[in-house]
Amino acid sequence: MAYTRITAAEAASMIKDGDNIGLSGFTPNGNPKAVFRELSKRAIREHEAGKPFRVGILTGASSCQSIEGDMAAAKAIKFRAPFSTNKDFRDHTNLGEIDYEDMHLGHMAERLRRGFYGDVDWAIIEVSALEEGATTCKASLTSAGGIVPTIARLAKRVVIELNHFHSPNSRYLHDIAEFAEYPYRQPIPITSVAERFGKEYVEIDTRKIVGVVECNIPEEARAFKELTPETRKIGENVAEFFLSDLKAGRIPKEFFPIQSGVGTTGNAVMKAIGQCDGLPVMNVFSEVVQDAVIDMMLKGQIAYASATATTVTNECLQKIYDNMDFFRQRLTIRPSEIANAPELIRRFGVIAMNTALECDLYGNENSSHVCGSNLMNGIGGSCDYERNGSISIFYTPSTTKGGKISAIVPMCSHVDSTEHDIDIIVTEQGVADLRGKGPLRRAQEIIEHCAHPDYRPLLRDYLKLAGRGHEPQSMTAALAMHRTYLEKGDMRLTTW
Ligand code: 0RQ
Repeated sequence: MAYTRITAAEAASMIKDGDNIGLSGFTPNGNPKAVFRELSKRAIREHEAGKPFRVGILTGASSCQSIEGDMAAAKAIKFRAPFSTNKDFRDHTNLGEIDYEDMHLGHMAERLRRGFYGDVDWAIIEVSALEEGATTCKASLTSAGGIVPTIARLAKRVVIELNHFHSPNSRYLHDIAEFAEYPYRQPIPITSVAERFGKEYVEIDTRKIVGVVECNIPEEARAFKELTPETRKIGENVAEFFLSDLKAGRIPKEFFPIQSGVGTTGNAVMKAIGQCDGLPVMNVFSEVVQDAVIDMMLKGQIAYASATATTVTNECLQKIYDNMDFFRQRLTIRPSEIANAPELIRRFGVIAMNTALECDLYGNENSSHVCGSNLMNGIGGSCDYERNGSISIFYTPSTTKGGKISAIVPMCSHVDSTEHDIDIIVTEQGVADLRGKGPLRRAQEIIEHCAHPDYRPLLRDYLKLAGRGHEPQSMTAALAMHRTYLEKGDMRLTTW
């Protein structure tokens, strides 16, 4: 049975003001790409005609410019969860136009099932191949797992984007399953990164499918910034830390699986790990694999990778599709509630590595809000991993904006991961090992090993000023470095 073929414009014309739309994909990869190009144009037309048109957009993680970027620019997003890395979205959110729930990625499917976001009016799902059955279809997902099993089941109506850009063999990378709701959950039945227990495809009720949009559109993948001396040094510091923990027997010789967050710094760290002699072949258990991981797999430095998405450039994705026999034995893409499940992260002893905007003297961390108020991206899956990892690492360049902002501050202007969840902070200056240390020794470790030399005297003086207490803070000066940056444009001008 062949399902009805429709155009992207026809699909976009069926969506109503106020509808909630659940999408495939995780990061800019695996998102549907055709319908939203028409939907953002339609939103502009509706607004020009004086009619309201705003929708809710629910995804696995961040999405791409033609989805959240163009819809935000068209002022057509009423609600969004759980993550974004898009500049237009960030700008319109910081204007207070968009209701954005910055949420742990591993919680998203569950929050949908529990109804916190209301009805899922539509699911739009990108597939590489489709078995069009009379009662159900078997859909092969592309480069991400995300929340597809959940939105495919909950949505009232489904639009399929059959994107011929992807290899029809992409299904061989997937392991798809959905949790039962409380209290009927069972343990996730895998005990190693390389095991699978689900299906290669998602089943969708045929009655819900309103049409199939065929297209051939590349991923809107981002290219990574080149390694800088700082990001290279951060990566080398992480690699040296691994070597010293291996030597001390804190990491076993088989090594723990590693997770690495999204972004330029994360990719650079993976590259540096790849260039470090003396580290054993590793496994990756992560939410995303970026280009550096795929290159390391091809070189035999990473034996197996499990993730929710291949957040890679188009060139790198093609490499995977061209070497499917190799990658289907070594790479698994899972739904985000499984890839980010605390149960598995803990069971496997994953080493969590994510990027911070700023860390405070005691090890609290902010990755999402600049000077407290303004959204950068969000937490993504960082807290899922940092809270549950066997070693929890945050890295960041010690300064940014030409040295005017210090990443080490007395008190974070917003907290995402707390001091209780963070073991190690790494900058290009060095490594602060917070394990087994109380607040004052932590503060010393962070100032002397991670802060930029320009800021060390300032931070030492702050500690003296903060006085006594288990975790001393001055309630009048704790945010003075942020205030100085806002008023004078340079934290180095802070006086206590
Ligand atoms: O600004 O873009 O204007 O140059 O932040 O910083 O150094 O390019 O680093 O791409 O690795 O991003 C934390 C944002 C880092 C990212 C963050 C400014 C800096 C620059 C970007 P410009 P870089 P990256 C997610 C897993 C969320 C947590 C996580 C992120 C821009 O890694 O979103 O890893 N992480 N989750 O100048 C003001 C500061 C700043 C600052 C940096 N303290 N104040 N601006 N910047 N520090 C994975 C998934 O879940 C899928």
